[in-house]
Amino acid sequence: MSRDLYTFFRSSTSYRLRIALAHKRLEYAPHYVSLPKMEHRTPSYRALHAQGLVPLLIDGDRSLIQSMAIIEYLDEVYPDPRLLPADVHGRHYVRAVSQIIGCDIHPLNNVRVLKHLQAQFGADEAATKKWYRHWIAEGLGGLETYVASAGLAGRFCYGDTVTMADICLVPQIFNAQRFDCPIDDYRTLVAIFERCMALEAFRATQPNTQADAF
Ligand SMILES: N[C@@H](CCC(=O)N[C@@H](CS)C(=O)NCC(=O)O)C(=O)O
Repeated sequence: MSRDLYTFFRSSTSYRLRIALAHKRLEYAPHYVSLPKMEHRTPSYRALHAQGLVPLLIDGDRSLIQSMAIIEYLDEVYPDPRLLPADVHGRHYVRAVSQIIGCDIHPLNNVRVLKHLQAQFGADEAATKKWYRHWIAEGLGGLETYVASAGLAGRFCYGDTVTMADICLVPQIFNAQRFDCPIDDYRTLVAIFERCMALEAFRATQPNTQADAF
């Protein structure tokens, strides 16, 4: 069965899927979609992805969008190794951590949001960075408190096995580092990030290893 991933090296949502696929040892053919060249907005790409965003996964005859929904799909179709816990409370927690990142941090700092701030509201580079860092500080601050106090973290966000929560966390830390956001105060998150980066699935799929990286 064929599997195709439409990805951009610096896209954190694409990185989520690269990690999930590598962790589950699922092979795929990469298709590189350049966001700076606006390839995601071309009619031919929009014919594949209704929103004109990356990532997009085509798994056999199924066309799949939305990275967290895709990770849950992969977990149901290819359950070994699992990325969501078996118990309901664990699943809630892993989804909550993932959604803090995927719903409350990442969208506010997306390329199209930053571009809109600049084009429609006159934000210059300094103001854009201020905006970016504000939402990182607010988002990662709350996430650190949640993960540190929930009592469920171990070597990773949930116990000692990798879950969707770690797969969302690591690319978001990369984004924070790229925009020089201070992260040292998020001690629990940074320790988990470092443990994840010791794993092949996270390391081999990171942005600068990708064929489209520049
Ligand atoms: N919620 C979506 C977000 C997808 C998304 O926003 N992708 C970004 C890259 S990380 C994108 O394509 N941005 C293009 C743009 O903002 O113009 C998901 O998780 O798949």
